[in-house]
Amino acid sequence: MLDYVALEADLDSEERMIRDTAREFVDDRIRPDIGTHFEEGTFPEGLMAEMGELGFFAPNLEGYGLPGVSETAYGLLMQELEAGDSGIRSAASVQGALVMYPIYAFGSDEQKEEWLPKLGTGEAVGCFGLTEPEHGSDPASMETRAEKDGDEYVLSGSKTWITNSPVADVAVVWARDTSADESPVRGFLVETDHDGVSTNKIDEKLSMRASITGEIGLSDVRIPEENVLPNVSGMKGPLSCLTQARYGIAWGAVGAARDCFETARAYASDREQFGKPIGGFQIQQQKLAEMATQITTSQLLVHRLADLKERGDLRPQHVSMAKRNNVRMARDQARIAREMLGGNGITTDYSPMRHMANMETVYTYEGTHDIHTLILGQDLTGIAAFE
Ligand code: TGC
Ligand code: FAD
Repeated sequence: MLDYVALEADLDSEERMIRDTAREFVDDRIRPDIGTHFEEGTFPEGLMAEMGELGFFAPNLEGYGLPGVSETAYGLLMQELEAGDSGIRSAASVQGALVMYPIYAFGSDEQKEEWLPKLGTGEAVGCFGLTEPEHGSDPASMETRAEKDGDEYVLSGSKTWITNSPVADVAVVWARDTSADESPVRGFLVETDHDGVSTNKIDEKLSMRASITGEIGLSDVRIPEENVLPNVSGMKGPLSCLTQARYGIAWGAVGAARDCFETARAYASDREQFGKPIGGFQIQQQKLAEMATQITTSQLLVHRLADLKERGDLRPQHVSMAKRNNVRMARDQARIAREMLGGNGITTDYSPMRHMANMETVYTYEGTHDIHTLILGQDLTGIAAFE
């Protein structure tokens, strides 16, 4: 596996073990039939429970049965899962970074005790409802409302493009609390079998096909006050969760790109034209050299981010830079790998075109490439372009 400047030589034994476990899981459980799942638009059945059993959900948190592994170990896990498919990494990062993290960081003791153990094992599945039909890049303009009525809240509105909503047991829904001054955004734990909740599946995707995506309709949904995440108010609630998930995506994109590189390298050694392996021609070598260089520089960035996160010096803007750079890199390299495979490259027999299609989603969700450009632009100039 490409690790050109031997970054993995510095891993400790736990980090190696987690990397190897995830790599083996992808080889045994994902690679054999991910092409079929992608073609059929299905998520492998039983996989959430299997991933839970292996400890793939939020292992970087500690307590409630979670081991508190290093941020490097967590990143390597995301990298290996996305080498299998972005949809598999997405399932793990939504469950861990977007559902367990807000409960862990902002929830009451009762909420933590109720949800973290079963989300951690995959016995329960969660989803994260921020995006709305009319508000994607600008979630602060959300229209979903929560109105206090005695000791209940009544939620109404709709969320869309929600990973796993049709299969989720619980949704972390972000809504404006109209009973408080200035209607701040608050997080609400909404069980999806509640009266008034609907979770239609979105079927027409040409990207991220091995991942379930849906809507969340909220029609006067009454939930008890105890279901509000008590310890956060305002946009920093959902945005803090995004920072956790974007960190995992920056690592994951390296895995997808590495898988494209390894597939193209193997193909270039085997495939002969004009009497020799195509890998012997200078143009193909140039492509491999460029891919290896781009992947290596992206690897360096995420390893540095892990160190900053570990010592508490990681800023959201650092994560924006890595998400923006690494996903663009993976999107570009997937296309180059695809072209190196010639006609065979357009089939689901090989991974690059699947990764390439997935990268269109990854480039768009968790803040589009443009939005991360503007976040960096604001950080570098002190002037916000999007206000
Ligand atoms: P702004 O006024 O800048 O900030 C509001 C408060 O939040 C704080 N903050 C952050 N905190 C943690 N992490 C971040 N990344 C943060 N960004 C801002 C900020 O300090 C402030 O705190 P305070 O204490 O002063 O109140 O907020 P804004 O509304 O103007 O934000 C602008 C913008 C464009 C950066 C933000 O809206 C944005 O990131 N938009 C992109 C939307 C997005 O990424 N949506 C993702 C939806 S979830 C998803 O796609 C899941 S896919 C997952 C999968 O399947 O893997
Ligand atoms: P828009 O915001 O409408 O953007 C359209 C275009 O305009 C983009 O190119 C964008 O970069 C550009 N643009 C927008 N504003 C500006 C600006 N100020 N300056 C310059 N250009 C701008 N959301 C969730 O809440 N939970 C999930 O689990 C989830 N999962 C997803 C899974 C999939 C498969 C997909 C595709 C999306 C998912 N999303 C999820 C939604 C995702 O986060 C949004 O699609 C994303 O934030 C972009 O919003 P939008 O699609 O409404 O695009």
